Amino acid sequence: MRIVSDSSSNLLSFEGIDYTTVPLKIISGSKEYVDNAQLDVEKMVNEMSVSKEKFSTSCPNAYDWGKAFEGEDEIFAITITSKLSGSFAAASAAAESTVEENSEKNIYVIDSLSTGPEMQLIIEKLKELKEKGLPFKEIKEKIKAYMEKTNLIFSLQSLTNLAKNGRVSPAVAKIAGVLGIRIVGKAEEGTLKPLHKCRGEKKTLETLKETMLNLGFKGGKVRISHCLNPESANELRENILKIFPKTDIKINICTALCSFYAEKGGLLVGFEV
Ligand code: X90
Repeated sequence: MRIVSDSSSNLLSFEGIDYTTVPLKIISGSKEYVDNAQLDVEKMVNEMSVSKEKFSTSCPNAYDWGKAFEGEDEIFAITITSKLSGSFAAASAAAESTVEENSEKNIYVIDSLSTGPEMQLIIEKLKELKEKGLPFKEIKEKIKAYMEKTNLIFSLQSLTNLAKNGRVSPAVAKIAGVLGIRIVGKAEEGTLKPLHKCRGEKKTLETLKETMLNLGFKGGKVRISHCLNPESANELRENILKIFPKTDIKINICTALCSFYAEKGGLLVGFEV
């Protein structure tokens, strides 16, 4: 069994399992950043912050996905929300033509309706189910059920790139444009739902924790991805551990796609309820 994810999961490699990613890209007239392990994300963020060019993103195409489906018969593919990207459509098209050519193959394409650390949780669960030795069909059922119990929340200091690329409304982006204001929100039905405006980082972290509790968090797994903001990620971890001391929390960095949209300071939090 192989797991293939697009790079919006921020998980570019995963030890102990057949795992690969297909990259999204950040592009301008003169530059292209490929969201893979070779890229220096911090350098990209800093270069973009001084650049006058307009940047947009592109998802992997069906050919890219098809390549990642070669040489293995049982594949779980997972994509960023289909509501904001063409990645799911491309993966589905690739899966269909791959199976048409080779009916032995089983490919299940999962629309995460989310991104980043919530995708990470799903990938980790797939690995766990595989290690239990369950058959493909059963893993499919179990992963669908698991996704009912995962969430994604976020805090963003700027929604400029989301707005410029039509992924949130200009009205929403404007609120975040005010100095010192952060937007705390959640993934809802595959899109961004703003929930709170917060002033200052301390208040923001408090609000993230409260939002987790309101959504039913009771000490399940937590995955935090940050864009050049390890201090806040660590502080959020400490705050969670004060309430649930045994929580399994892991922190990693946003790679290129999530860094571009979450922007400097952004936090994404995936958790189980
Ligand atoms: O296909 C493409 O070009 C990719 C477009 C992706 C657009 C959205 C990326 C969001 C990244 C921002 C905060 C979390 C939002 C969660 C919403 C489901 C991260």
